[in-house]
Amino acid sequence: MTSRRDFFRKMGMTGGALAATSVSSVAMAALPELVSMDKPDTAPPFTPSTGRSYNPVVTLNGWTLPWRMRNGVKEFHLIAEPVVREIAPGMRAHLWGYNGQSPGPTIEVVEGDRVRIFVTNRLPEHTTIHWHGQRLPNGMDGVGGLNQKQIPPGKTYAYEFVARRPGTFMYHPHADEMTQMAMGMMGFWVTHPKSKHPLIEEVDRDFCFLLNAYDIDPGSYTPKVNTMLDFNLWTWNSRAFPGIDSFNVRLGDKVRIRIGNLTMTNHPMHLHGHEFVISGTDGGPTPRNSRWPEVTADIAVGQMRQIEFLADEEGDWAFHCHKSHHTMNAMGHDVPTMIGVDHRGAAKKIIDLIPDYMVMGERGMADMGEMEMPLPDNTLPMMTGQGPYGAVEMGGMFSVLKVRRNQKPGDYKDPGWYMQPPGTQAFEWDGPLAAPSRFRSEGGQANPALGKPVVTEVKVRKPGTHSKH
Ligand SMILES: [Cu+2]
Repeated sequence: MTSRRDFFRKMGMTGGALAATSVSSVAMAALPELVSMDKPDTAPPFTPSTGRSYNPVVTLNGWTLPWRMRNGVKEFHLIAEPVVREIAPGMRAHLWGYNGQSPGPTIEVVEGDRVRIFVTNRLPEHTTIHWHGQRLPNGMDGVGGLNQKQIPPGKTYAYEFVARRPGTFMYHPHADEMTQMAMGMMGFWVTHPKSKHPLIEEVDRDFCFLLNAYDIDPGSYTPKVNTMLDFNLWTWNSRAFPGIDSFNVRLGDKVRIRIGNLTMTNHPMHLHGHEFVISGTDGGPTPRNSRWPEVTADIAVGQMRQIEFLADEEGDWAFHCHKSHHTMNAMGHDVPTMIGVDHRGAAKKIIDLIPDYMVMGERGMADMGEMEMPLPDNTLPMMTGQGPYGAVEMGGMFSVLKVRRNQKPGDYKDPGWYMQPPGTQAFEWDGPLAAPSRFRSEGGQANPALGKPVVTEVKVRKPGTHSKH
């Protein structure tokens, strides 16, 4: 068990010293210690030393907020503030978040806990927090103007309620929401069951993360906050591949992954090599007779899903959003299709005029995965990430489930790449090939093929605007 102080030290968290730039230290003295995180690493599970015990979650590239127990109430302190988040090595974004990071820390409590959350506003504008999915008194629901006054800059408000329902929740502002969510203000919340629950499994590994999206122009640092649909960075907990940590588990582990969607579009989340069931939503655990096997779960805007599976196949298994432009970073947008177009002649002429003009995509876009092209500062390559056999050609919402025989229980360290046993990997065939079978009745009986040369019609692609996702 990790003590609170050891946990802070190990995780590089700072406590106390941050006290009060805009809030007086006298006022702060009565509040729980300020805890802030400056690293985007996945923190090990936080085992509490006070309160009822539970099996903690692991927040992907994130951490759990410690609390203090005061007269039987769990007290947390969230600081809404500007933060710098590393989206992936080579790119930092200027976001808004909580306690040093975006997303904010995960809050973990136990069913029946009385919870008090102090929210200090260090943003330049007012804010609130809405506790998505919770049963609570109406005045604690956090819709600015409807349930409470907005929290002005420099002020601290307290929210207090009993965590009545066990399950998977999230929190986010309900004040200037489009701006504040586009800037990264959100966090995860897990309420663990107080005793064995008929619909909530005990699992060996319990991961959680939020789907989020940003629109950050290549070469810049701050998201555009008025973007409605055309985001260019698709992230999990404000990280893009190859900056997203892998899910490291032991062969035979029961695994739960909790996912919430705070982007403005749906994400079909796809796991390779295993089948899962949806064991819960933000509305609670699903009845057993409603669970069927899936390998892809679509998560709509504002929804949360818990997926559960037995990790019984060793290997490195991709886990990603199945919208292919969501596994791609900013540079991949607005590039015309050039497959089959030999534009080297044209390129040569253009290069005479524009020396760093680049030919893209005439053999497909895979070249982009290997290419070391000059990028603007603070910009991720479109698709990247080195695997054991070359570039993975992915970006954005992509990670890897690493299932290993010799991963120790409770060990979340990255075991490195999987080495496939001999004879179990796709290989180059150099023997004779049978003639390929082809479907020969093109045109059917009524319209037999005429044997005339094929005329290809070429349509000119006019530059247009690209919007819907
Ligand atoms: Cu997606």
